[in-house]
Amino acid sequence: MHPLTIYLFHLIHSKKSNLCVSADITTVPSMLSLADACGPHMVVFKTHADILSGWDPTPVTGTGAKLAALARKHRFLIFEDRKFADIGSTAQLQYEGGDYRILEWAHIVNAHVISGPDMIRGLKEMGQGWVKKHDDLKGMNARGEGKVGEPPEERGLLLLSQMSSAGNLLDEAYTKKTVSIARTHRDFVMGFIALEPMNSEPEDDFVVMTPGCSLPPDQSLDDSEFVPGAEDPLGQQYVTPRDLILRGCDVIIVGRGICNSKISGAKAEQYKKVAWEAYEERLRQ
Ligand code: S5P
Repeated sequence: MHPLTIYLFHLIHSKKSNLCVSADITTVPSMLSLADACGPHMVVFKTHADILSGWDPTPVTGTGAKLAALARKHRFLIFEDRKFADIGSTAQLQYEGGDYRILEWAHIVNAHVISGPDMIRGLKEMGQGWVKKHDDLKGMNARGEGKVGEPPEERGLLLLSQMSSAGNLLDEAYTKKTVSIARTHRDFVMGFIALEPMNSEPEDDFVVMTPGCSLPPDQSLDDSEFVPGAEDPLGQQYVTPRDLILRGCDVIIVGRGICNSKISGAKAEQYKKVAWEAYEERLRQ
């Protein structure tokens, strides 16, 4: 199993949480406050760095470093939802370079395999190179041993094998092909963004994280401008946390249902509890 997947399951059980909070908000201070408020209740924090204004690229003290400090404080993995989709060489530059330097602070990134499997090879070279470089610099074990509890300096990839949006082009054949490509890069691909479990062969140990998740409006605390329901006006389709966990998804991804709330920490706790109860129910079955 990928070291980050092992760590993720350790977190899921110790925090009793299957929740990934998605920061679909547009300023750096609000993103950092959201991470701090939801930190105790989530195992993964998903970012879209390119929707944020005010990103500070300064090494060591900038936005990436601040986010990494929160991940260590609360123990969660950072997932930059970059959806790489270019040729391998360009994807490498996008992963490592620019103002965001995603490679330095995001444990997990994701990609569409539309451009073919070599793009995964390109990202893997960077991810594994980063782990080695970091080890050399800090002289610590790549799996974080000796720093028990804090996220390890590993890098992993999720492939989009299904999407939650209406009319998307990821049909069954594409999904199957994506899974078979993932099997050839098990040392870097942790799993999938998908709507259901993808494991079908005995040696498969892929994790599935699922977006398009909301509590029904009548269960919500009704304190946000956007109250998610069965769908949003732009084709997003929602399923309840309980349904997703009972169908075998490992982590639910919740964006506006939490981040548009004035009491995002309390909302995250509410989602965490509903999902965890369903997870325990599933484990008992
Ligand atoms: O198929 C997908 C894949 C992703 S990563 N559907 C999605 O909605 N996402 C992301 O999950 C999307 O980019 C957004 O950041 C989040 C869902 O947000 P929500 O506000 O609808 O919960």
